[in-house]
Amino acid sequence: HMDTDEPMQAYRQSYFNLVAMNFGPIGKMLKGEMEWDDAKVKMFASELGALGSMDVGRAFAPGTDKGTTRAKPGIWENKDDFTAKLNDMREALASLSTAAESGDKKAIGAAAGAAGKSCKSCHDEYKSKE
Ligand code: ASC
Repeated sequence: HMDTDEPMQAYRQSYFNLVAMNFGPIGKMLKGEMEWDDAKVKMFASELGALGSMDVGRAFAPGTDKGTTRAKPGIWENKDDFTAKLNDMREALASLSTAAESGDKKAIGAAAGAAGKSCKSCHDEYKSKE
């Protein structure tokens, strides 16, 4: 939707969709809900590492709290805390990417757990349920 009048909202939703689409299958493989595939884990984790390198905080620019968004006002009221939580996620994605390169399933599980926690702690506080 490049013709949207809500470019930052669409931008960050696209970003988090990419995070979820790459993280979801790793979680399912770790839980045994999907067949383990080393090559796929490496590919998804490598993409998560790339996503973690992006400064997604810029997509929460002032004035983008309106419109098609589940982002709560607290994001703009507690910008430092929100940015710290975003950066926790970015670091967790970098660690997951490193763990996947090692091929060590235990390390991948631990890193994925930490990454999932970083998603959840931000959602609990800053993402509306509907
Ligand atoms: C996911 C996803 C999230 C996180 C979160 C982890 O796969 O879409 O938002 O993991 O559920 O607790």
